Amino acid sequence: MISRVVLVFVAIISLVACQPKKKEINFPKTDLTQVALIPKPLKTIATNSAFALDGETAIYTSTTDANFEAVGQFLSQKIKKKTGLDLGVNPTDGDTPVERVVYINQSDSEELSTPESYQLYVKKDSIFLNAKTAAGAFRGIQTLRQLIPEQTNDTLTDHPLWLIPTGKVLDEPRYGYRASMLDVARHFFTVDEVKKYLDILAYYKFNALHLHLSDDQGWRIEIKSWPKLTEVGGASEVGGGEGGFYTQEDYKELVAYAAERHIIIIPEIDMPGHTNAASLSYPFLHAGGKADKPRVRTDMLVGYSSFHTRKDTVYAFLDDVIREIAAITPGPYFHIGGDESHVTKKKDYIHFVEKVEKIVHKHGKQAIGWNEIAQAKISPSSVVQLWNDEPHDAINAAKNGSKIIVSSAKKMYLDMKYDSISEYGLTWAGMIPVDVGYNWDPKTYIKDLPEESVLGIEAPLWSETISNSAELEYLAFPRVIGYAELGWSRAENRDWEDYKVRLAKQVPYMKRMDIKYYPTKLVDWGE
Ligand code: IFG
Repeated sequence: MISRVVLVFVAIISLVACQPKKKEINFPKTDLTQVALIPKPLKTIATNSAFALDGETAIYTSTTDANFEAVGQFLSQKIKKKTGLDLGVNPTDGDTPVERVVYINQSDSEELSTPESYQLYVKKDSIFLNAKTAAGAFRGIQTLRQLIPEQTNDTLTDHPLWLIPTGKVLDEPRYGYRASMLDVARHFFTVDEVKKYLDILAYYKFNALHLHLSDDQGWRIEIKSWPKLTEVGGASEVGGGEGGFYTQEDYKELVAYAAERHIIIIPEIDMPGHTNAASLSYPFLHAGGKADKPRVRTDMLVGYSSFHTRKDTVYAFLDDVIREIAAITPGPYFHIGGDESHVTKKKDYIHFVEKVEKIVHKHGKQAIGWNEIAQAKISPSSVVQLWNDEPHDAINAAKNGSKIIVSSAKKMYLDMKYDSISEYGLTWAGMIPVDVGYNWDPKTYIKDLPEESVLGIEAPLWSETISNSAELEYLAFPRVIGYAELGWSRAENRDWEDYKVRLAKQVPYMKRMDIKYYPTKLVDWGE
């Protein structure tokens, strides 16, 4: 009696033997190190063959962390958008032929030294993406997206192949905080316009978006206990337009959309200055004295408004505002503004900052403020955002343990004109051509600020002169792509001559995303 084992064994052998032998594809030579990756990875090694991406590719994700599956789904959606291919994620049905696999794995390897580190191994029959966290995996799939060529190879088999160059990418960010800011107060931007900006920031590995939700010209976030803030304060904007505001549901939708992209939202209520819209809504908030009497402001002046800093009712009001916003903000930060409080006496300003910082802590958040807050005795847990040319307070705060976000206006303000012919933007901090925005480094630009005190970088986009996506994109692109590299890549790996060639190769992506970028003459866009 021939044993069952032998029978099964013979069956398997004969099955395999009669499979039509997949003929070995003779791939053209590739070079992964020559792909226009932005931000530039820490280390890339080419092995010069190709992973043939086609409909018989499947994505498998780690079973030890369910958040990895969402990363796999995101990758599948983006591959479909770029190639039309429908890749299964963790397919269980036996009838989908799988020739090649993308594995997105959770790994605790010591080599993954930061939460966003990842290792990408591209081989002929498989791609391994290893990361400690889902955020790291998410950063890694942005690199994988950029490795998928724009053109297919149609000569190797009976169907088109997207040939992903084989090799290795070992990568991690220089700074853990890489952000942009959108001023939705001077001009209001819709949920969809903010989502589009988030999509592009995610592609370039940003991990934070700071929303400037209040200013003299507008209050943009619903506060249920103080409804006039949006009824009155949200009803106008620079230039006299209709303004607008986010309901708390809108805001939660933006927070969730950002979270899917492993981006945190940082809400800013700017105070005690830049508060005309709030004081117009509730006059008891107003400082009186030298501060301008609240009225609808559609101009672009700054520095004329202030909250009253000695009334308990003002702090009770702020407790409500901070409580309501903190409750719908999963990220760790609440931005209290603090800039340009020119009509608030210094001792009143310091008193105000120290009280408001405590309210932020009471509601479980770390405070961020523009660098003027460092005049006060702030907690080492508070973060100072350095924007102007007076770094001394920030440097003192750093000595006391605070981390610093570098947002130097002269290098990073996206609302500065590119040059004398660019249409939108201001010029008070000087013009910022694309190369000037790229060719510098925070470590050398801000003397006496130790590298370990730098939390990261943030490129603010103030909206006095813009009011829709096309105008936003004109100012933000391509410069913000350079800040993505400034925040992610090592200084020694950044070189303008190399970068501008990689930047020019972003055109297919920018066209696919309908990004109305400024076609600076400093780059040969090849069109
Ligand atoms: N400075 C003001 C902004 C905005 C900006 C425009 C800061 C921190 C000039 N404050 O930048 O409100 O008006 O470039």
